[in-house]
Amino acid sequence: MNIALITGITGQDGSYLSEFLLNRSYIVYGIVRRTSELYCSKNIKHIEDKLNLIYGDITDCNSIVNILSEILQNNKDFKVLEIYNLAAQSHVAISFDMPAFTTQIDAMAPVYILEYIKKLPLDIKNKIKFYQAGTSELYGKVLEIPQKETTPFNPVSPYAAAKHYAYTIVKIYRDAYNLFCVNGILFNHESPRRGKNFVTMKIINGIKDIIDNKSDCIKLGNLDSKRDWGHAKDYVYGMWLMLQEEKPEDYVLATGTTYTIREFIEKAFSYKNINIRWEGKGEKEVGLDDNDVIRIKVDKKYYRPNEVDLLIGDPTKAITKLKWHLEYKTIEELIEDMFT
Ligand code: F7E
Repeated sequence: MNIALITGITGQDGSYLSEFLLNRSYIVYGIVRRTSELYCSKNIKHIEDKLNLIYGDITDCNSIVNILSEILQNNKDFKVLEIYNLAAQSHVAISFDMPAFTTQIDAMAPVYILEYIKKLPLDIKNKIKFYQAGTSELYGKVLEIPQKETTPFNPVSPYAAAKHYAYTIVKIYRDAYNLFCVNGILFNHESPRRGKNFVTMKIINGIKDIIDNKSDCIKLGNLDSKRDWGHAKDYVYGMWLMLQEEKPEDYVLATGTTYTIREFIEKAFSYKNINIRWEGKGEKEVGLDDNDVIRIKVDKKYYRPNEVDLLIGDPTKAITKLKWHLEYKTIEELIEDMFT
């Protein structure tokens, strides 16, 4: 029997990965945080009865140890245990306001998990595979275009610094202790389940509100940065493929195409048959619709202290070695799905 444990199971990636693994008959465990409210379950509501949800917190080493011990105790004859560490404080701008909090969440969990695995008897340890959610933010102020597995990292945010630590510790445990642990270096990936404070979802929701007359315009920060956006469903498939390999290695998942935020705005409005034209520069720039109504304004409160200007990934290794492929091939297909 194949088992999976997902941290961050209620998030965009965690929920798509759960669906994917359930379809392949995995027993799926997920860690959910206990708060004064019930955990945030909207992404997994439709599959909740098929999941094994355990209360815990990845910032608490004891909690992780207890959960892993319980899973091993209850599944003595397991064939493989795949652990996907997807939980994170994943918002780059928030990481500038809460750097220590971000570090506690994003950097430490892999150490807790890998230390636990390291101490297990060899026959059990050999059946465990660990996936760490790495990120294209590691490339920061990029040192090569496009970015691939061998491109040097140059992180420029507390989020990326924490993820850099996690990436490095995974490599160290792989080399030093021969554990099956990999980093997926994933470029931006979106979906209808994307959190509403990420730029793509903010734009999609903003357009819906404009059409429903709930607001006049969308206020955004830097419109010049370029991102390589794919669909989260394709990326969770890539995560799984990485753990099916004989040898643990790190892989980039990306589309290989990049667009500015401005271009994403134009394409998203155009899906609703609204043309956007631009006037002004910098903080004075506005996007106007066909009736000359301002639909986009720049608000410097959304600028970041440090910006990652250009991300474009080279997924050749994943395509050739993992036979990874995209179901959502264009940004237009992604936008269409995000409007559903
Ligand atoms: O920003 C610009 C912003 O927050 C994209 C996370 O999943 O992908 C994500 O990180 C760009 C940036 O994503 C607004 O300055 C302009 O240049 O959607 P985002 P991100 O920072 O690229 C990577 C791969 C991760 O690993 C992260 O966890 O859009 N931008 N105006 C804005 N961004 C936001 N959020 N809000 C704005 O109003």
